[in-house]
Amino acid sequence: MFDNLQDKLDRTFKTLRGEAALNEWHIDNALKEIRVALLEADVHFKVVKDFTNRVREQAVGQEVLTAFSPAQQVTKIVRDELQSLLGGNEVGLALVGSPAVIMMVGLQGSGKTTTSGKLALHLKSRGRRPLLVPCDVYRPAAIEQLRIVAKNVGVPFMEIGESRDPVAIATRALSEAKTLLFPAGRLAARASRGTGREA
Ligand SMILES: Nc1nc2c(ncn2[C@@H]2O[C@H](COP(=O)(O)OP(=O)(O)OP(=O)(O)O)[C@@H](O)[C@H]2O)c(=O)[nH]1
Ligand SMILES: [Mg+2]
Repeated sequence: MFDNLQDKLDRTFKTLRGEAALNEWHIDNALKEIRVALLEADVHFKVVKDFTNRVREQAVGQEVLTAFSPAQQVTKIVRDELQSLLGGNEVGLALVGSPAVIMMVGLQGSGKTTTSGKLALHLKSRGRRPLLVPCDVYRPAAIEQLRIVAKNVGVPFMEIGESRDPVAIATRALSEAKTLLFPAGRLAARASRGTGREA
C-alpha cells in the first residue's frame, strides 16, 4: 500500500520538477494526483480533503525561496504535512509485560479482526510470538474469521471450545501464551532461578 503511494507521489513530483515556475494550475494538478494516491491508500476522504487544502494553502501562498526550486518547495510542504498527518513523531507500540496483552475494542465492523491480523503479522516479523484469541463469543462467525486470519498470517490461534465466558477465555489465553513463550523446561528453570525479567 505504501509502495503504491510512494510511486504515485514520486511520479507527481517528477512532473513538477520540469517546471521553472509553479502556478496554481500546476499545484492543483499535482494535488489531484496526490488526492487519488491517498484515497487509494485507504485514507479517509475528509482527511484527504483537509490535507490537500492545507498543502494548497501553503504552496500557493508561499514566498519564493530562491535556494529551492518550486517543485522542491512543494515536495517539502507535502512531506511536512504527511508527517504531521501521521502524528508528527514516530510512536512505538507500547508492549508491556510478558506476555504483553493487546485488547482490540471497537464498534462492529470497524476492523478489529483485520487489524489484529495485521498487528500479529507485524509483530511476528519483529521476532515476537503473537497468539490470536477470540473473545467475541456472541458471533460464531467472528471466531471463525479470526481463525482464518491467524492461519493466513501464520500465527497460533487459541481454540475456545464451548466456553462463552470472555474473562475465563482471556485468563486461559494468558497462561497459554506463557506456555508458548516459555515451554515447560524453560518455565521450570525460570521458576527455580526466581528471576524477574521476562522476555
Ligand atoms: N478499506 C478498508 N477496509 C477494512 C480495513 N480493515 C478492515 N476492513 C474491512 O472492514 C470490514 C470489517 O472488518 P473486520 O476486521 O471484520 O471488523 P471487526 O471490527 O472485526 O468486525 P466485527 O467483528 O463484525 O465487529 C471487512 O470487510 C474488512 O475487510 C481497512 O483498513 N481498510
Ligand atoms: Mg471481528
